[in-house]
Amino acid sequence: MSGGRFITLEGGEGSGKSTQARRLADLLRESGHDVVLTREPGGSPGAELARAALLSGAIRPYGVEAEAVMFAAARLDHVEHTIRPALMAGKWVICDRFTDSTRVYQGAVGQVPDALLRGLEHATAAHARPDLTLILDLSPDIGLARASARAQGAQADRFEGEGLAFHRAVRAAFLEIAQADPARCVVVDAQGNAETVAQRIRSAVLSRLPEARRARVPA
Ligand code: Z5A
Repeated sequence: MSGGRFITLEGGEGSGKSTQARRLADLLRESGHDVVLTREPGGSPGAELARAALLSGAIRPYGVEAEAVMFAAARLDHVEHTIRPALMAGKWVICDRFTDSTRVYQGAVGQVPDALLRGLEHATAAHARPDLTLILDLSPDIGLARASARAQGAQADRFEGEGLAFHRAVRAAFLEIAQADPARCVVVDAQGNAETVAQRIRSAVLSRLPEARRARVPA
């Protein structure tokens, strides 16, 4: 794959991924890059349909393996219709959650067998490997408080409804991924206000991908 760069943001509930993904997209656009900001599950019309089914909990009764297959089906559509075309066109793609979320939620925490997850990841994302993954690390107590302040009484989704032990296991699993793949992953302290976290992300991106700084020369 040539041209663009692929950056993913990962982390637990309420760690600020969506906020920081938007801010990073703005920063890169200001530097003259063409940017596609997207998310998982979702990010393409077909995958957004799957998102609704997954987050409502409608797939949950079929078991964790069925959920893993559904996340993979959504990813296949997203990669083929949104991510790969953008990268091939030289754009920068910023994605709010990607394959590490499957490894964590379905794998480390959900206990779906590794062989199934590896097969699904190969089938869906072998041609869309992130150049950089920012893992936003935050105590789940703070993340869940942020998320519930935003929810203002709305019903929790399939994953928000899990207890603190679940969210602690999620945090630990993301940190393990970062430790195992330091060439791709950077752990970002997600405490502090959004501006402080954005500065940490800016430093990490410029250090790992110096070409982020370069403004496009007008034709
Ligand atoms: N999932 C999976 O199981 N397998 C997979 O393969 C994939 C996903 C791809 C998607 O949920 C769920 O799908 C996810 C894992 C599972 N579930 N969980 N948990 P989602 O997309 O609906 O939600 P999320 O990804 O967890 O994101 P979130 O709850 O929206 O959190 P966030 O994106 O990390 O944070 P935010 O939206 O930027 O901020 C949350 C609130 O905090 C908001 O009001 C902000 O204004 C506020 N905020 C943000 N930053 C700050 C700072 N720095 N200080 C104070 N307040 C802040």
